[in-house]
Amino acid sequence: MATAGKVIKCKAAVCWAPKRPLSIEEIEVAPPKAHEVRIKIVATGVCRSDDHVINGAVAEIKFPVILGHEGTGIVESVGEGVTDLKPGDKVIPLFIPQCGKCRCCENPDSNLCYKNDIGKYNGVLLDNTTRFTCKGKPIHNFICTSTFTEYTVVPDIAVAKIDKDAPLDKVCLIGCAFGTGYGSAVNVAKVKPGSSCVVFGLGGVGLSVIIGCKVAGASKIIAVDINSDKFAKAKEFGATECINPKDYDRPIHEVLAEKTDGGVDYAFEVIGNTGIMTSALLSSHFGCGKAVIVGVASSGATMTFDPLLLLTGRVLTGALYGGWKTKDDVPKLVSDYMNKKFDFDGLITHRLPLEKINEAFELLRRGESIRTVLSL
Ligand code: CND
Ligand code: ZN
Ligand code: ZN
Repeated sequence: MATAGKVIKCKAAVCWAPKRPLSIEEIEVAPPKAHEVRIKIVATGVCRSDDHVINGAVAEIKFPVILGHEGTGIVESVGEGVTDLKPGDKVIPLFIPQCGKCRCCENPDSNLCYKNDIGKYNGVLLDNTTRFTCKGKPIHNFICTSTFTEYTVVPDIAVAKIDKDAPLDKVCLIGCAFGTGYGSAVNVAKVKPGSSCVVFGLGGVGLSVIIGCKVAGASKIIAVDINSDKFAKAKEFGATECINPKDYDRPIHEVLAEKTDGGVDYAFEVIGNTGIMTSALLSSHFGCGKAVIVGVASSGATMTFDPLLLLTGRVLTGALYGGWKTKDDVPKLVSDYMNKKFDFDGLITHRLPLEKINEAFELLRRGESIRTVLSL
């Protein structure tokens, strides 16, 4: 490509500081260094985790930063030593890398590669520098992805090559919402056929948990949200019943216990609210229930509960990105989508150009959108 080896000037949505709208700026994107890949982003979804940074709930984040972790793109150029990717490949950037060599990568039950930047939020690539500048200032990366820009640079261990026929304006959701929710049901909880499930929070991630419960053969899928406008979609994706806690004057776990012979087999918290995490635990059956934390709570938030809740046999667990081994599993998820094993197109309720990114976040905050996909 004519741009290979050169600095690219392009548009990006920069988050200069928390609690301010993102601003569309011209930025410079340096060429990829060894074991890095420069990607032309094609589509990116807007997730609540990006909004957590914008609203100041993630104290560790360094500003300025380019957010976005749910995207698709095409490889523009690769740095030295990159063997499995070439210009023109369709890809999904991975917010958890897979180096294949660390203790978590070697453990079949973990996907939290040591090279990830979640929680630490150093905001730099693996050589401790960034490829983005704007108005003479370095701009930080976000969890190996930074998709709210026309071009991004990421480590090659954080890129999955996908089917050349995949529709990039749809499979971007595999990069977070769908991959996270679906994997939380089929991989993390390992939902069994005929079981009962409850999902708290019906955004893009929670609805994807419902899709996973349905694919796994659950017979009862109860959807819970304080916004009843979400119920139509929940039913479309497989919820067998929808409950608004505001309609009851007693704790929701009591309501659920009555409906499910003492509690559900699997309860999922997909909001990021520690009080609801405890509700999920209480809603799971005392002797054989499993509660799965998917939502990301604010920095420093804690949960307290009576340890007897676990002693009787409940399991409390959680995972990032649905427990998938990212580089290995993302291409398979794209193939499963292409082979119609599941359908998540209905999660995309809005499409906007990058310039309207603040409108996309407003739609999410007002509960009017499930996923807005931005085109670049
Ligand atoms: P989104 O905001 O679209 O959905 C959250 C839903 O929860 C909304 O429908 C709300 O109405 C509902 N809700 C809010 N408060 C309550 C309450 N008290 N009781 C019942 N329902 C309530 O968010 P999203 O789907 O984009 O993300 C959901 C969470 O998942 C969020 O915390 C996000 O940070 C997290 C997440 C996790 C991961 C991961 O890897 N584990 C990846 N991305 C996002
Ligand atoms: Zn690793
Ligand atoms: Zn996300």
